[in-house]
Amino acid sequence: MKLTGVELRRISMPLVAPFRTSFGVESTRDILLLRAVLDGEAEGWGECVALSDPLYSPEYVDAAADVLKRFMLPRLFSLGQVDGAAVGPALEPIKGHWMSKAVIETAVLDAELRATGRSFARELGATRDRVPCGVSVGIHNSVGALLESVEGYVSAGYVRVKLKIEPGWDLEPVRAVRERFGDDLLIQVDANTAYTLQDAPHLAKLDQFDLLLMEQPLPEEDILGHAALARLIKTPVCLDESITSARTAAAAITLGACSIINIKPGRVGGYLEARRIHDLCRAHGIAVWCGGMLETGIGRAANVALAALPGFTLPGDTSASDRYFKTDITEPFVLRDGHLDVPAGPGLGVTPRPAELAAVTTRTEWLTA
Ligand code: SMG
Ligand code: MG
Repeated sequence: MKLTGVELRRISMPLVAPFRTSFGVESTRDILLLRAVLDGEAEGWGECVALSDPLYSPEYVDAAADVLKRFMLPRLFSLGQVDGAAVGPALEPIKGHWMSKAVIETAVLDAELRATGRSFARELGATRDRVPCGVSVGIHNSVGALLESVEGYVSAGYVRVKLKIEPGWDLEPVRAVRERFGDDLLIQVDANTAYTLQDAPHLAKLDQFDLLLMEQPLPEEDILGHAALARLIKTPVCLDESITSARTAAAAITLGACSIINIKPGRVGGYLEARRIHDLCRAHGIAVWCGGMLETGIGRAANVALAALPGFTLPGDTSASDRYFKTDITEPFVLRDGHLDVPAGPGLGVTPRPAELAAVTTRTEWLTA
């Protein structure tokens, strides 16, 4: 099939509550959606996970739209034949911009699979029909407010809680959550690069709380720092920002920088590379789980499919639609018994609902060969 047209659609989605991390606050998601059309008829969707500002990674949503328009789509329009597997190799000469590569690959895959009646989950190699879900809880203004939020999520059924931490917001909130909810609650922390190796003695104080893992304490390039830290603390080190490909994952594993990896398809250039990282980790006994970037139902459908692969042995940041948005653009994902169902229909198994999509759209652009 040939790529004949692409719609770039920007939507603005207010979050139900501001989400604060060590690098900033998200209150409204400004999201780039992409609809790919193959042979003038087969249609597929993708959601770009780039945030508004380059604070989580170098990527940001305006740049994602720009690099797609100026450099990626022209290369793909010029191919005689395109399918999901051909997108990555065709875009290989373009450095970085993994989130942009991921969104076009996902949309082409979705179109191809929908046209042939195959589900995304099945195609990736999913072995489960529902996945256990965790929730990522932002930095709060007070420990009391944090406990109240965690209480809500625990009673909703989330099977694990991830607390965002930063210097000055670490031991106290983690201790409070552990004391209040007891030893059985699965708790992990995420620093989004907010510490340095000099903080190792301080971070070692988190060992007493029996955390599942500590996610990305040090800067993304500091693989050796993570390897050193992993020898100084008992809590397993998990990498997020540092892992941009199967190659960087292999290096981090070999150097002993992590024993767990957070796989975010957008951060590594797409679901096919995400699956390669899964396969690599499985072969090395490294546990993986599916990260989140505050996605709508489009991105969530694909993440939940990925999280159903056999190596995803830890609950993901794959929360229900209502943890993020009052109204999702797709049929909402609903938490049942701490799990989300893996969509089983053709392609992603979900599509944007026209009225809901129109209500949040701020701009559309139609591009052709
Ligand atoms: O999608 O539930 C979600 C958010 C999960 O914490 C989350 N993501 O570093 O893992 C991470 C962050 C990155 C995005 S913060 C806006
Ligand atoms: Mg993270």
